[in-house]
Amino acid sequence: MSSTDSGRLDGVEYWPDELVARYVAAGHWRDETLGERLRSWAARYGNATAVVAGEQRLSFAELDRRADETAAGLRALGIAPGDRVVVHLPNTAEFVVVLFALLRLAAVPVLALPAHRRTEIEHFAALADAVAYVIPDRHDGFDHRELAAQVAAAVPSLRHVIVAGEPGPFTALAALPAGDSAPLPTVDPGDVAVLLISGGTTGKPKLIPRTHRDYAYNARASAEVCALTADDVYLACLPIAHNFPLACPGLLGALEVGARVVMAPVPSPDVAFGLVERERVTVTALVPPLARLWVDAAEWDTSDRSSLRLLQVGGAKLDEVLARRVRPALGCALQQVFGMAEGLLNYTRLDDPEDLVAGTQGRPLSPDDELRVVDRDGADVAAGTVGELWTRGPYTIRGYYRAAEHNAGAFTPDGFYRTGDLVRRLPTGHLVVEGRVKDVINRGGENVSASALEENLLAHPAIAAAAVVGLPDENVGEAVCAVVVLASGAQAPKPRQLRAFLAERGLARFMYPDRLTVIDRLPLTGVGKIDKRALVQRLRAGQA
Ligand code: J2J
Repeated sequence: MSSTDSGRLDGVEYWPDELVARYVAAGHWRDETLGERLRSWAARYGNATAVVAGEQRLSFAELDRRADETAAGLRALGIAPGDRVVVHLPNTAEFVVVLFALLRLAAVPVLALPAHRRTEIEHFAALADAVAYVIPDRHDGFDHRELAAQVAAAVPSLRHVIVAGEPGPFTALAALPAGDSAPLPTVDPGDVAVLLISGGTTGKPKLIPRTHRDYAYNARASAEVCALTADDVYLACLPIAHNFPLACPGLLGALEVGARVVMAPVPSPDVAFGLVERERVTVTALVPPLARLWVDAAEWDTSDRSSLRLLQVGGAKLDEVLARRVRPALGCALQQVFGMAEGLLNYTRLDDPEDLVAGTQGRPLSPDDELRVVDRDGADVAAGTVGELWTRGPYTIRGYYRAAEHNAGAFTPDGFYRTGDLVRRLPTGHLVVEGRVKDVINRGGENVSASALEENLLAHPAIAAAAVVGLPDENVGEAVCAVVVLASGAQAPKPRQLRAFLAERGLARFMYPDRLTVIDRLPLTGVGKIDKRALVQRLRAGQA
């Protein structure tokens, strides 16, 4: 059995009754499921365009109808309530249709990122005992059908591979059995709607169970903070399976208010700027490395970006100097977002003063988000000092899916999620992210904060991007390795010059990099953050 008698998935920690009552009473949690939300949007916004992908334009009514048809087809294949289905689709209309079809069937999509490959997909499919795997035929020069054949051979629970496009030996999404018109299952708003992938860079990625009502709240409250209305056009640049473009406010928040969502096949400015002009895009979300590309490209690109009103940036720390370039370069407001697929979202507000917008990562979305900033012993630190962020609240999970052992360490007994992020809280409630608990390099007994050194390296005019990692070293235990990308046309600073530069900035001598490596491009994760794990592997293999 995949679900318990109550229709709930096994291996999920739900909120205790008193908090359920509180979140319901506060109006955060409503009697709503995501599948039904689409039905009310279709009733309200009907023929307005909901999704634009390439040449396809789907109205709310069409999306609603296609979700029903696809749900019926998937049911006819044998996909049942509680079944897990790995969805591995890029930013396309099919993603949206399949997502809502599964939600309506009470089947649970596992939302893989396009960049994931065999190791990750097999891990998700096996961990979730997935019964089906939904893929594009080819994407980004990669044949997903070959990968699917390998995954199907390795994961016994997998019964169906469904292909958006040319199916090869598998089932075409466009040719699912017709299905019947029997009523769709009743779905409980407290049940798991989706399994998101954790962005954590240690160990194997975890699956994050988000329920209908907590995720609906996540999207609705985020739309409110961004003041989204039916006049907005949201450009999905980041991979849509990621929490940020999916629900913060992203796809779900935009549709909630009747706004239009435009799918960008890639996030690079050459493609995205064209879409901004053609579709009169008003809002989008980027990770910092992309924000830098956009800001740089805006200096010479002549396309019309006058419709853009808000650029959200999150996923990793945004350099303050870059933050201050956003408005002059792109002509829109910046919003910093410090979020996590596990839940908690912090946003700078549209009416925050410039210094808070440029210099902080925002404050919590919900009045019922509970935050603690603690020291190594779990005691609250003095106001304004750096500590680890712990949180619980109406849209923060209480445990990863099927991960009891890991959960015992990742959550406190009273249900706070230990984020692993080091933050400082200002009197306004805004947070400044100061690094990760584990992002500290132990150099001969001295703690070197990777993020602090990165910030100082970035201040050097010749350095466009920087990542600092520790590598085993006979003399100092862990050596401090700085890997940098040079600004275009710049010469690499000589080690002596760099040390003088850092000394000038008042940095302690033990923070100076032991090794400086210049690289063309830093490795990125599936959503586009700097991938330190891959970087360390490369450095150890002598490839960087
Ligand atoms: C520093 N670190 C940040 C920020 C996330 C919106 C935005 C981002 C994510 C996300 C998300 C950061 N400054 N502004 O889901 O809805 C790091 C933290 C955090 C981890 C979460 C959203 N914004 N981070 O990035 O689950 O370390 O979610 O714990 O992928 O990214 O990663 P992820």
